[in-house]
Amino acid sequence: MSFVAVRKDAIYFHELHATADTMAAEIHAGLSSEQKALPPKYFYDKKGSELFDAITRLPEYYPTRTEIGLLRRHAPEMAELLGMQSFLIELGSGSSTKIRLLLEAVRPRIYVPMDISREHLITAAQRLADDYPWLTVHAACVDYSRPWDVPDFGPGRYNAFFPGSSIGNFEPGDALRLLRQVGRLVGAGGGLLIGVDLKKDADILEQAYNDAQGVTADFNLNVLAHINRRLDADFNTGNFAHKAVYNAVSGRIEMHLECRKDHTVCIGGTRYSFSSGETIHTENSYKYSVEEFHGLAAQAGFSPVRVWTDREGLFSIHYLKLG
Ligand code: AVI
Repeated sequence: MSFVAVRKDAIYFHELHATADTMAAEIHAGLSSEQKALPPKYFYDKKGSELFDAITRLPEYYPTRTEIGLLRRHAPEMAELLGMQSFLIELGSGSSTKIRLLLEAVRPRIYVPMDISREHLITAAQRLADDYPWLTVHAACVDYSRPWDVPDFGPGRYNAFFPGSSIGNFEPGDALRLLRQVGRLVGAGGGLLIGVDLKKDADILEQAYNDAQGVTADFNLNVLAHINRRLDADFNTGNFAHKAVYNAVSGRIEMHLECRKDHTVCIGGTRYSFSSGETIHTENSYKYSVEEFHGLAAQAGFSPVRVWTDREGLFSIHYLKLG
């Protein structure tokens, strides 16, 4: 990423975004494979980010409220570990809600929210800068599933904040690559505060991804509407149904869009066939035990310092240090 900043009202803005070409190539590759698939990052256009925010408020979706409970309860200890005046980079910052629970206590020199959803990122970053006038905000529109250049604000302590268990949306090999990238970002002695959803009863998991109001279904289907808008495609979302199941062998929730009838879809001039009953695999959400996550983090050079979990063992937040 070129870290040349553009001043936008109260914030600095940096852009490295998936181009339409990249998107077209990735969608084509996914829909041409035997098990059709779409990269989950394409959920997050403006509408998708709003739908995700609605998911976080659902009664069935326990991760957000459990993580917020942990952040509230343990903020002083977390702040002490992060230290004051660091460069604080948040991956997948979305609405930048959770960071508010730590900001006053850690008073970072610079806060860098990173997200793929451009408009949502800018709005959230500007709102944050308005609410915390002492805070310098450098928002970066980044597809962090691809390598990005390390922002270098000069010497000092670097911390990364990666809440929400978004690490679970990466295949384990990609999660390791991402953690290594975060390690390069924070450098020796730098820290990572990361939220990780825990393995648990399949019923609780499946309810969290099949809510009664159908918000998760809308979120899943919105990826098709996003492709229609960006790539001149003609998906009819009514031809697909949301499906989410826990795959206990792989330790992950799988989201699919199941095709309801035989039909074809045209995307940017290329025609794709869909058969009734076949699915497009749209997302994995891996769940980790504390030990499994420590093992993954260790491969990226991170040592566990502290882990917080709720009483029911639903969710974990780890503080890890590089080296
Ligand atoms: C962003 N991510 C951690 C969410 C999850 O739980 O895997 C995305 C999501 N998909 C369906 N519901 C929520």
